[in-house]
Amino acid sequence: MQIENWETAGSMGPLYQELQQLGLETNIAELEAFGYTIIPPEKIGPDGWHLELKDALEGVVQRRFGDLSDGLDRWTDVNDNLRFLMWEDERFEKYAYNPAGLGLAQYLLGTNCILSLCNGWLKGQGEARTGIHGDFLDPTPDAHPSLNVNANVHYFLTDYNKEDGAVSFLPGSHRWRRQVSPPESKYWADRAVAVDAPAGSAVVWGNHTWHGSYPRKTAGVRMALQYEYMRPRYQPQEPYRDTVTQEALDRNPVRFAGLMDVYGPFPFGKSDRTADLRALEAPPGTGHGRGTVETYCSLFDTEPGAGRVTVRPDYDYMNHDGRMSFERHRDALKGRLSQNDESAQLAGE
Ligand SMILES: O=C(O)CCC(=O)C(=O)O
Repeated sequence: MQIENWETAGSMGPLYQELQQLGLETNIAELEAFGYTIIPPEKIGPDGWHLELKDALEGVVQRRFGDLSDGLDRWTDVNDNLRFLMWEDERFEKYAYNPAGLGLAQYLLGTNCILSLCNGWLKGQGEARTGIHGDFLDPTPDAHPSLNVNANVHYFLTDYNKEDGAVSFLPGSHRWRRQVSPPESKYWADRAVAVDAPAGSAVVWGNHTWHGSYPRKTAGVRMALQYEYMRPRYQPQEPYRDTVTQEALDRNPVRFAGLMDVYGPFPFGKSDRTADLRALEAPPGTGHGRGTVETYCSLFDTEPGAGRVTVRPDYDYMNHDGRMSFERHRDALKGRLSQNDESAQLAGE
């Protein structure tokens, strides 16, 4: 059928059309049916696209632990998750908004999702592996909400298969909507389906899908770059909102500012919804508002933010500015919305 910008479907219309342009409809179907999907390299970037990301990750390893070429002993029996890479090399920034990876994450989480982490995975030969688990972040035992709260994109920088210690999945487990118990984790460890994909591919999954990884039986290291996204009202794993610089916002497209959550409305201080009002001024792709056609930000927008988006100001949470929340909203909205929209906004929509 012809997909259009139907008002009723909100930002799903324009997002879906762009995912179609990228040839990712089968990936959407696989996410729905099995809870994970693999994006082939040619849908992510030009031939050999992953080499620059691999070079960037090798640079991190070199700075943190020493050059990989000096010996791999340090990585024997190790499966390490190197955290908080984002500001170590500018090349990590642009893959946060790779159209294929971010597009499928937005399909799962909404077009206003934010970035939760950017990590590097390194696994050496030996016995180290990741136990079977789901990524739903709340450890309480209640059944998971049916919507995905967070989703992962792992870009493979080396070949991934069972012998090489690939990540593995339980296809269909995304419908079980509960966390794995320790005996189940043990039972499924060697029964899970290993990913088999060349370097330059990526795997995408939502927080419900049970997964782990196999030990690496071959020489060398397995490498991947992980970007985890989440719905905007949750706490991200890494503090991008506090650490992103104006220079980083200026050199990246505006959607990057949204991923950094610099327009996130919470927390409120005594002056109530001050941060919320700032978001009203922000370009599409940066806000927490409803996912509408009008607020959709194209996956193909590469124009640098260059002053159109700004780092989050320091709010004085303890000060009340003497005005009522209603007045602040009225003034912020004045002249920019029609009468009907204004009453809807004031009613808290
Ligand atoms: O690659 C791995 O070893 C496991 C990855 C994983 O479990 C995750 O990213 O949640």
